Amino acid sequence: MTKEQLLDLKRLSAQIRLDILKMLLHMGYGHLGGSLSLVETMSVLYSKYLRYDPKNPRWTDRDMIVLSKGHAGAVLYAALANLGFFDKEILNSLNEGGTILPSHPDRLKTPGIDMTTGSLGQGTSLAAGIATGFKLNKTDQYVYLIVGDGELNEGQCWEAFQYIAAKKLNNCIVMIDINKKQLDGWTKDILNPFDIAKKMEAFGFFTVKANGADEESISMALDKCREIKDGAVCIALDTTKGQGVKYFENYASNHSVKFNNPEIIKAAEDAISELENYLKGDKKNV
Ligand SMILES: Cc1ncc(C[n+]2csc(CCOP(=O)(O)OP(=O)(O)O)c2C)c(N)n1
Repeated sequence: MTKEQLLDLKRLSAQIRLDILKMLLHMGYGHLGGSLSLVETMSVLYSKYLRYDPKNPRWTDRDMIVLSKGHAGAVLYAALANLGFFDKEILNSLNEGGTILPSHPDRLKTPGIDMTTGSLGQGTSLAAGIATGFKLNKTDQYVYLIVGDGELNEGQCWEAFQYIAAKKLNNCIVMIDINKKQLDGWTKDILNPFDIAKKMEAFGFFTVKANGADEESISMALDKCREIKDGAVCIALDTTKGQGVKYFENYASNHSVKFNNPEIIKAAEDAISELENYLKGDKKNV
């Protein structure tokens, strides 16, 4: 990747992060931590890997994303708005009555959403089905399945992984957002997942570890996975809940944040100004 390409990716990440903060601050609450941990992943997927057409969101030859941890819908919406799937103003209608942006993704409501998700675990089987369909149709399309580390508490994930591995669905790239936290605390304290990468390997996946805060690392992992043609593939993303905003990385209840006190509101506003300044900066200096 050239320096210029990397800078463009970082700027898109900053823009997505900014839009998430603005959207959730406007709504007054929302799933901040698990949306921020996926910013760089979304930026890389949409910039470098996904084939899509914002003018024709249902284009049959497109690649797809299944955001199985659907509560992080805000990161997907921010990415889609920046790529031209719908007007950016619509972001402020997140979760309002009659909106096309429900808090959890709905494929029948939002241009660019490929699968309805929100009930944890279910997206894994849906992505496995999509990948099987692609194989049966003999197309070279990919589905990128994004799963949370807390979501792995759901047995359905492991049934789907077993199937994906057994059927050698290399076209279903499983990306696990290992931000080490779930709704009510640290994953290791709630139901210790142990070493997720090793578990995926034991399940038959070619598994690559990536720094989920670094666009180059994510991109290299995706390149490696896409070289595999005869087996299942997984990227274990090392991320931080609240990623990219120090205050929210350190904020214990960063799963669903309520912007209901001056300190939290200021933290969000400061992060917004910082990102706006970064984006205003001279391209060479950012
Ligand atoms: C079947 C099901 N049970 C419970 C929930 C409520 N819920 C929403 S998010 C969440 C925690 C998910 O943790 P993780 O996958 O680690 O998400 P992240 O920390 O990345 O946001 C829970 C239990 C749900 N959406 N679906």
